[in-house]
This record gives sequence, C-alpha cells and structure tokens, in this order.
Amino acid sequence: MAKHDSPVPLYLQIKDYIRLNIQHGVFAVNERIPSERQLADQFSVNRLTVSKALNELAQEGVVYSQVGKGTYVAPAKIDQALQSLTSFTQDMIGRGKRAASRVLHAAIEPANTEAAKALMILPGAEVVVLHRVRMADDQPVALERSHVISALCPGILDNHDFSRESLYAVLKAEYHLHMTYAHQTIEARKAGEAERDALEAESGLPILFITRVTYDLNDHPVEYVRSSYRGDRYKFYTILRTAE
Ligand code: 16G
Repeated sequence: MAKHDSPVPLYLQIKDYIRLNIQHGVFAVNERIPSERQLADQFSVNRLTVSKALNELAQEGVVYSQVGKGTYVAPAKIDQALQSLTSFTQDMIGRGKRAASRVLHAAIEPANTEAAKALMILPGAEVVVLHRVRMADDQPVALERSHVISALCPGILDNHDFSRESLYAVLKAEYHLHMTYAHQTIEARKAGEAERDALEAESGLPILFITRVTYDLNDHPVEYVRSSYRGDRYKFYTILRTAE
C-alpha cells in the first residue's frame, strides 16, 4: 500500500517496491511482474502513476516490456571492473558466460584520420578493421569496432576466425603483442540506427560508448577501438581511493 501522505512521490514508492521484490527474488528474472492494473489497485493510484514507475525501471534496464504481454524482470547487468585490462573473452569466462562474436566486417583498410592519429601512424597506412557484435550467452551486449596496425600482425585475417577466437589471445600467441595498458573514455548516448540493428535493440536504448587505445609492453599503440555497450546489460565499476 502506498503512503499517500509521504513526501516520497507515489511513483517512486512503486519503483522501490518493485526493485525490492526483484532483489529478494520474489519477482524472478524473465518472469512477469504484476500488471499495471494490478499495481494500480494494490497501491490505490491511477495507472499513469504506475506506468511512470514502469517506464523509468525499463529505462534503467531493471525490467523490460513485451508488447501485449506485460512487464518482465530483466537479467542483472554485467558488471565490469575498470581496474584491469582484460579482453571481452576473458571477462566472459570470468563470469561463467559463453563468449562469441558475430563478425560484421573484417578487412585491411587504409587508416582514417581518427584511427591514424590514435595509433600514431600516417593516414592511409594499413589497419585491420574488425567490427564485431560481442555476445554473452548468445545475447548481443556490445558492438566493437577495432583497428589494429596491420604491419604488426600480417595475415591475421587469413588465418583466424574471429567469430570464435579472441583477438587479444591471437595477438599475444602469434604476434607476441602483449596488451599492457589502455587509455579509455566512456560516454553516454542513445543508440544510433547501426547500433540498434547490431544489438537487436529498440529505439531509445542507452549506450555506454567507449573509446580505447591499447598499448603494448613498449608503449606502442596497437589497437584503437570504438565500442558501444548496451546500457541495459552493462555497468562499469571502479575502486576509488583517497588521494595521498
Ligand atoms: C575488450 C576491449 C576491446 C578488445 C576486446 C578483445 C573494449 C572497451 N574493450 O572488449 O578493446 O578489442 O576486448 O576481445 O572494447 P577478444 O580478445 O575477446 O577478442
């Protein structure tokens, strides 16, 4: 029952109620939660108030709706630490998930200005361009567009299938390129059309857009990547310590 005299708005009380029930497993993952009408009756509020609560929870990736069917509990987000440099495959193995990729594009191309600048090569020098939809347990979670300096890994596309192989593992085992550190930025934005198609997402999906330059042991840039992670399936965490 909602507290109508509380300073906490009614729709926020409903959100808290749903969130708590999910945390305690009362509403289980991929199961339907009570309908808008049931919640409106239960809390003695109008359906618009319930709909506002459900819409916000959907935007936050806590629930998802299926047209004509109802609202369901979304699986928990993948939680990625920002302290260490890992590959997607390593991340997924660490979580007990199956990593795979759908390769959208794989070719040797002249570097565009942006990639050339990031990789400190001349525009037009050859780069391996690899666009992949990264899948966790068969669910698309990210679209990655990698550029790797071609001269560092000759023949890489001829000998490997990146729908199942790890790029970092191949670079290390075959080309002795040890990815050591990376500079990375993360920005929020709405998914564009290409991202929506690749990630099988609806319009309005929030994206965590990551730009990364990855360096080898000798401080040489090796990879420039632009990645779009589904905001409803991913979150990043980091440990912060006080400055000395
Ligand atoms: C991570 C990296 C990406 C790299 C990929 C290699 C981001 C933010 N990070 O996803 O730069 O290309 O791992 O993964 O995109 P793989 O070794 O599994 O192919």
